Amino acid sequence: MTQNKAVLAWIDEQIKLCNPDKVVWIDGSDEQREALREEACSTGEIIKLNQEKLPGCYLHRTAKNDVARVENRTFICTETKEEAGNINNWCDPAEMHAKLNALYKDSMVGRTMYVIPYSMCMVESPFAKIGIELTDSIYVVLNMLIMTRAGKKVIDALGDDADFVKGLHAKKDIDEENRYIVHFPQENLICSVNSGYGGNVLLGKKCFALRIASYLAHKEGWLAEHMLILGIEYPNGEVHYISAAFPSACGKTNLAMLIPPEIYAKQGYKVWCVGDDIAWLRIGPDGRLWAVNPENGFFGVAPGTNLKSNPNALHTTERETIFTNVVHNLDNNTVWWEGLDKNPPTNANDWLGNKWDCTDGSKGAHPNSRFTAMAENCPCISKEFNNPAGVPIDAIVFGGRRAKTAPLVYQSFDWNHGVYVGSAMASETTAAAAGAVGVVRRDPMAMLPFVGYNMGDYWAHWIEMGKKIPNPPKIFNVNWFRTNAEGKFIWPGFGDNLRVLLWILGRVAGTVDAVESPIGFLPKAEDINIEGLENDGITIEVLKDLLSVDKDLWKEDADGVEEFYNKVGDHTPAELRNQLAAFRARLN
Ligand code: OXD
Ligand code: MN
Repeated sequence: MTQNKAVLAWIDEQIKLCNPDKVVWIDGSDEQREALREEACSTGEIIKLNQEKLPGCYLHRTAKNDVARVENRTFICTETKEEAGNINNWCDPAEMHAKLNALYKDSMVGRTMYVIPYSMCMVESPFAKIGIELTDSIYVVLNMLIMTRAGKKVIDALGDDADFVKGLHAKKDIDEENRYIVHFPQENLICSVNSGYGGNVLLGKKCFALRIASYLAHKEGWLAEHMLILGIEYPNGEVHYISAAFPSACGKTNLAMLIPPEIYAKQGYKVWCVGDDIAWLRIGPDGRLWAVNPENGFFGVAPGTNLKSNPNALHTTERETIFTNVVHNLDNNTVWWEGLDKNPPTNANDWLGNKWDCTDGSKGAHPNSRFTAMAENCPCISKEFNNPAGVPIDAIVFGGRRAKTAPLVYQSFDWNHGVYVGSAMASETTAAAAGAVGVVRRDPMAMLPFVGYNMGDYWAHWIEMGKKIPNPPKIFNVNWFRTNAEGKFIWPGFGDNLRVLLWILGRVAGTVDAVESPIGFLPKAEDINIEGLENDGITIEVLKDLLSVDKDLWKEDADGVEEFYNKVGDHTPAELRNQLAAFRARLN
């Protein structure tokens, strides 16, 4: 498919190492995809679902021990440990190569190696970056065909260029003890072995579009972030774009596909999704920050997705979707997961493929079960989704899950203070996760597991970017998760979050006032529209409470930030230490 010497030489080496029986290039054609689906169905790797109810949809089950990203087995192998920093796992590249080579050796005997040329972003975009993933999994191929732009057009676009990200994935034995997800940023290389779970093996996503891309972005002067991108259309047709970073399990996909509450929908407000997980941001010719979603699909968490929480996501999964680790309804050959509806199937297999009794209290779908669905099938996909120039960003929003500390929304004083707010991001563990409830996990910019170099240098890069962007977006923080004395969420969330986003855009436009506080600019309660929220218990008094700032809690939080800065170590920029000191002074 190509004469590119660098590509062919690299693939040749991997063929010698892994020793597959066959090598197949992925061309991106419908015919090839169909043939691969059939082959995977014949071996049981995927199950063809009811094509009348779910056209083009399939079910896959991973191994029991292979259901999530493995942060403790994820490495950044830069030449020196200092370049990877104190937050990442690091190993000497030569040592890691030796270890990996031993694992890859003959790993594809009896198997086929698929060569997937793919692009993060549409190939014609100035943001686009090309990768080639070698894998022995058809499941990976079928997912990559949804999540990226893949096939012949990509290898044609690469031409003779040697600038591509190499990715080698071998399922091997799915052995946890020898599972590695390794990045060699200086070699433009990602290696994954002994896993078949999406986040570990769809190498375009977290591995490339965040870890390797953040490293490249640092070198090249742009940002690769764990952010959704959405557009808010006003009744006059104007659209304003916001990007937002939240840790996993804070509802990024739900916010990205938000449905305006009735009172706004009636007036003509609309929300358009550009992306739900990753944003690449560059300074545009107009001096603003422009963003693209480098992905082509959604790899969303299934449980909890339903007609109320996220109808757009649900409709997106009605065709051309791969479901992973959900319940298989044997009566009608469809799928189900906890939180889809109140009617669990009575004749069904659980995510492990065992007969499931929905009355015995066990979960049928794995809590991290997923759908891989095409962005273009999303009812609210933005018409700018395929715009090679991206969209201009008016506001960056950070957030987390904080029961008490953070108010519903506040605005940072300026860019550097905004970077401080991002660096101080944290989320509290919930009862849904193992371990103690309410434990604060610091997750700067929601990038804790995704920065491909030293966290301190990453923060410094944010500060530098602020100096370079002539018209930077304003930076905000939101918290949908404050709880009352009974531990119940106070704010209704979901579609009603639009009310908060509109305050944010009002601040950007300069049409709404704010009150200065030690943490930043707070809304005046009357400036957030709560009309229609009476039944949700939101009165002006409750809203005032949601906007209140408890200085003692923030003093404690500042201690947590300092502790994390110390862990990051001496690469923590002086500017952030100054921001922290200034914050403490404002609190006293
Ligand atoms: C994801 C994650 O899968 O952040 O998007 O874990
Ligand atoms: Mn994510």
